[in-house]
Amino acid sequence: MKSVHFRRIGIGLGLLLLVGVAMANPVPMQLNMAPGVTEVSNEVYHLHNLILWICVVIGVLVFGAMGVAMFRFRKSKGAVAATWTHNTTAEIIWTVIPVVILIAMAVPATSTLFKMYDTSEAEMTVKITGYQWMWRYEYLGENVAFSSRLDRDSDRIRQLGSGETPTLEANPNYLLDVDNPLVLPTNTKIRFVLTADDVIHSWWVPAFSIKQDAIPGIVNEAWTRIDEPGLFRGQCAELCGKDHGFMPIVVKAVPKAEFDTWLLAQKIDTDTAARTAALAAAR
Ligand SMILES: [Cu+2]
Repeated sequence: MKSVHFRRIGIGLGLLLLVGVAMANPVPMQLNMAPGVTEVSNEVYHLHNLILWICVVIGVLVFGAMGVAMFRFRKSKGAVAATWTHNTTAEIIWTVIPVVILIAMAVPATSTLFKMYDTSEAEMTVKITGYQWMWRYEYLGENVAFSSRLDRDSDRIRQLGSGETPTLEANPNYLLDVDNPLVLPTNTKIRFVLTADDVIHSWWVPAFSIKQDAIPGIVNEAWTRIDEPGLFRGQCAELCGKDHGFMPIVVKAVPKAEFDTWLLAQKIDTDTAARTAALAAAR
């Protein structure tokens, strides 16, 4: 009986682990963070787990001690309160231990933080601008730029009085899709420069561990190196007005060669559009 139980727990844990590895995007009933698809996001994930467990241990010890004290030394058992008020040894101990714990947490956290801010030696730069209520992506130096906003189906359904009700079967990505996803190459250090045109927005993609404010008049930086191809979703994470909840982010990560082909196609598109506009203007 016991072994069946343990086997079940083992299978459960194994499945959880598998889900953790495969899970780049949030899933229903998810409890923990996802490890994401970049070196930094993995570090953030492990840091989060480490600190969570440190907090759990502290919580169990502190509340455990309180519980024991309250239960064993209760008045009905005839406990008499001690009358001393100072104990230098105890004070040194309860100062030194938290300091040591804080330093032990600060060292790995600071090293990850430094890594997150190190945008040096980036191989390409994408400028991200937040608008009420969409994103604009500009591949700096490539003459390729486009806006990215909520897909038309979601936008139609969400309107008051549209008469349509989204279902998980018919609209699995309701309010999560965009018309033009941000296409990025994998295994490439990509620098993002972020700003906004109207109010403060925040570009948040959990799979990359990036949540960076986009502020009018200010340029913020972030970077990523995506390990695997895939579709990664995010949201605006700064309350930016009535449609704040309707400016999702979709990043499509593709292998480098595929990205180069895509970028070339976009350039040709841009060139053709520019030439057509110039011809029309000349007429
Ligand atoms: Cu926003």
